[in-house]
Amino acid sequence: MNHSSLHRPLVRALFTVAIFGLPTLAQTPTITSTFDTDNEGWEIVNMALYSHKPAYVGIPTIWSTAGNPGGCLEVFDNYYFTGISAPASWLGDRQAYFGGSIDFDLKEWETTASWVQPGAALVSTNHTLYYPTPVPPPDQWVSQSFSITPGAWRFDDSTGLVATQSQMLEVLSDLQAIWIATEWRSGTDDTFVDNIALVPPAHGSVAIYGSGLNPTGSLTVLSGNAQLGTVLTLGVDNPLGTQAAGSLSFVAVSVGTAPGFPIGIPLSGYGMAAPGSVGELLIHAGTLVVPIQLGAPWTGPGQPAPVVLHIPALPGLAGLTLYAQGALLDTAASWIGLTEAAMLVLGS
Ligand SMILES: [Ca+2]
Ligand SMILES: [Ca+2]
Repeated sequence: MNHSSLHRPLVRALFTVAIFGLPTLAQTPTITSTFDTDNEGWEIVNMALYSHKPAYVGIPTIWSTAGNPGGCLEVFDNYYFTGISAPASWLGDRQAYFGGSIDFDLKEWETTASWVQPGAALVSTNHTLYYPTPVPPPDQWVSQSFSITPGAWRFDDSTGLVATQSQMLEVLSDLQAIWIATEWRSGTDDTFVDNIALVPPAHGSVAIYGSGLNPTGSLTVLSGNAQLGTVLTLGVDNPLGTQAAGSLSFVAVSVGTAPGFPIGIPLSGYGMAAPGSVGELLIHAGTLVVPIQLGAPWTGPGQPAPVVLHIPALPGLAGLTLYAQGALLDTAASWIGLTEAAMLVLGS
């Protein structure tokens, strides 16, 4: 097999002329429940703490007039670890909320403990993300805002490892439940919840993803964000140092991902490990909006080559999600090595 046949599928994909309209733009509104007249479909559930448990049907919450202001939910101590669960209209593919937040106001009667427990959980078919937070002060409305970015969220166990960006995207792309804890006392609970909101990233967000097949650190954000009218600079690197200095760097941008997001398609001959090794195609080659954005020549491992993306200043693009993947072309070896990919949520 010669090099040109090895490279044909990706080269064909990358040179696909992007003559197609943008898809129907996915709107990314702030989703809210203020409980003005009823419980808006929220249910009471027994939250799992130390292992993933699929979402299940709970019992309806009680509607109260003691809100902040107006109506709110009132939740007693129904289960071992009582929480409330969002209605189905909040769920599904919520990738575009990466970089946003889950917000709510909570008032608990006579909290006295000082432990840390999950304040909320995001549940997909196969995994759960937990956000540990301290017990709130008693008898007052406390406004919580849990940023949907890596750092605090734990993966599949509230005391477990910090979730990676890929793990967070996997859960967000298949959101089956949102749980908010209402159990903050070892005795009986009487908890009020109001003003729950799922908030998209105000100024856009960028998340790196991949299965780990393409080297960690092969695609990074050098500067900027996915904000309309600004410049985002991605860095393309071969951390393994297997390709020659001077290799050409480039990035392709698509409106879709490879099937299996955030995992991609193994592609023989496109790995960075060695010529002919397997790489991972992480974006959808059939829906490229930027077939090739050339960057600076790559100078060596640990020195990512900058690739500049100008984010159009078109307000209608706010909330659109795009996917970028980088590559290095070692011309002497006729070898393309693929990087990790980045999900770009465009923000205003
Ligand atoms: Ca209210
Ligand atoms: Ca309790």
